[in-house]
Amino acid sequence: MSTSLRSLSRGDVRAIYDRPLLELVARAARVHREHHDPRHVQCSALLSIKTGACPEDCAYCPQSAHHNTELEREPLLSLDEVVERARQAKAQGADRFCMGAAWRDVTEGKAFDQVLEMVSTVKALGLETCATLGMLDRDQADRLRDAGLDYYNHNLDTSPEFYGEIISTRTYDERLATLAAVRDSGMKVCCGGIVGMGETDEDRVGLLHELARQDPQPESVPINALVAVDGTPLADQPPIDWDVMVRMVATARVLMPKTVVRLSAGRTELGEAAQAMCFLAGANSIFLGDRLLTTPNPEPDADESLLEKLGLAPKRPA
Ligand code: SAM
Ligand code: DTB
Ligand code: SF4
Repeated sequence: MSTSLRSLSRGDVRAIYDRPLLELVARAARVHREHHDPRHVQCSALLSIKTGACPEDCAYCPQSAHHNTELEREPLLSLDEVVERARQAKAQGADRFCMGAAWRDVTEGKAFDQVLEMVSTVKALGLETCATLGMLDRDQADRLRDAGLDYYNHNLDTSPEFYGEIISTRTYDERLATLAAVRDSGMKVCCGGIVGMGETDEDRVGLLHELARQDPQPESVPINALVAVDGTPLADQPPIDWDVMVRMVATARVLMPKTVVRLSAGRTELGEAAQAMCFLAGANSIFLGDRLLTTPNPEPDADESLLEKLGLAPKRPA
């Protein structure tokens, strides 16, 4: 879509983000209805296939080896375990299965070969596949694509200028290089960020600007609210105000009309009414299941009841 939206300056993005909230929501809702079926919510499920002991120092992440969290580390799951979990996810209404590994980057070898096998086996169940494995190069992206990977998740997380406050073990440019490898391989890009880490509105705008100016824009944009985990440097961050989530979703929708915007981590704390406003403002994807990677997500019954109240339907596989 629209060269014009991709070429907006950061100031232009700021002007959209700063609109009175209900005007912004109304505009986003209009854009949403032009490009999407507003009664559909895409449902993904997440599984941590390798947990903890990550060499990166991401301040928000319970899986970083730099922080003292109570998280139980777990080596790479077996193919059987992953396939069983994917089957369950499908039975619960998910149409995409996302496998996350606490790796800095993909390294050639047995573990990567096992992940490739997981991807092709999950794909064969009739699910869309997504993985988030850290940085990778073009050759590794091609191998994942050939195994049947539909989406690769790799977040920019925040603005380029705030990034160094949150992560010191890698750079924004390295993130962009991985995103380029994914894009060039022909896989779909899932790329978003986190709010509630102590960033300013200008950082949120900076993130949205970086996302929107990618060419093509990401097919999927997850908006996460920080899940503050004890033992991480961000453990004491106050919960984000609900209107920030609504503003993020609505601005993302206006800037990236065709993108699927996922209301990701933080739904448990957000409450039903604020989630409803996010759906109105253009969010059209969630993670189903009571666990994200390592932290809680709403119970399936609660989500079913919320979607029913709102007249929203998960898009189930044919
Ligand atoms: N290690 C890989 C990487 O960082 O690219 C993949 C897994 S990592 C856990 C996936 C994403 O989860 C991160 O990019 C971050 O946006 C999100 N995330 C991690 N911890 C979070 C938290 N406590 N709250 C919200 N989002 C979080
Ligand atoms: C994304 O943006 N959010 C998901 C997914 N991509 C991999 C991960 C959220 C993780 C929340 C913290 C946890 O459960 O460990
Ligand atoms: Fe590692 Fe990813 Fe967590 Fe950063 S976000 S510490 S790279 S698992």
